[in-house]
Amino acid sequence: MAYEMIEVRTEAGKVGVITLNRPKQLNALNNQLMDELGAALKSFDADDAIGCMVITGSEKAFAAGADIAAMAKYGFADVYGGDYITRNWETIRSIRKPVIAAVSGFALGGGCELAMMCDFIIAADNAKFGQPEIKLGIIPGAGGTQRLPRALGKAKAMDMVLTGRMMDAAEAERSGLVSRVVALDKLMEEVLGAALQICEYSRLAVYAAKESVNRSYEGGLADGVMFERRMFHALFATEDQKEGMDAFVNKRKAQFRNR
Ligand code: CO8
Repeated sequence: MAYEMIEVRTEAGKVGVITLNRPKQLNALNNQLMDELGAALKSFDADDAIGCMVITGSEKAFAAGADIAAMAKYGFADVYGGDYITRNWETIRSIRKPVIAAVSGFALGGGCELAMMCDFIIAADNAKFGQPEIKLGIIPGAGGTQRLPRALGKAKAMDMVLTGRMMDAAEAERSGLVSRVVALDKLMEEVLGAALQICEYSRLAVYAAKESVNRSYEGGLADGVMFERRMFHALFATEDQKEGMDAFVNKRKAQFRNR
């Protein structure tokens, strides 16, 4: 598929990098961009050589939200009755391999929500996060009211969603929204380092780890702990578990074969 609103490349043959590419609109997310993003994610997920994915934007904006100009004309019947806006935002949730958000500049509205749909966020020191939808007479529509409280706690989530204020990278790291903050010119180096590290591990263990953390994030504690236990047990059926433990005991580097 030829892409117009994203750029796609691989790093070291193992990491799929997707760059949102509507710089004039600060990467505002419209249907075409979300279709292209979904297609690129699915294609990397199906590519056996790829172990991890990265979504990034420009220095100025990861994404400044859903495309307001495109949404402005819609009414309730269009967005609820039709499939405008909402039809293609959930693809990322079906991706099995880890997806890291590399955020510099604005991550606002749907841009903040897209970053939160990734498995974790590494931010540049110029990053700014926010859910300013309240200023447009709407609320977040792609999980912001659900994922922000889980990431930040209720008080900060309410503050962000009700006032529409922005949070800088330092506050986002303090609050647990992002896992690491680095200088802008070190962002991709840091993110690719994390991605390549993940690529080193057994893909089966990586899938199980991601599914288990998501189970905790999306469900209740008892259910999550039970799910984790069963995935833990299941990994003892893999060759990679034998290899990993044998390598440790014998003080050598493990050679995982995704079996
Ligand atoms: N949509 C469309 N165009 C945008 C958007 C956007 N979200 N953000 C910026 N742009 C455009 C501007 O209109 C401008 O275009 P032009 O040059 O043609 O006038 C260009 O990008 C540059 O923007 P600014 O001149 O405003 O740049 P500044 O540096 O002055 O300001 C800001 C940067 C602060 C980011 C500012 O552009 C801004 O406030 N943008 C809007 C942020 C916002 O409100 N985001 C939330 C949108 S609503 C949403 O995301 C709902 C998600 C629901 C998803 C539901 C799916 C299931």
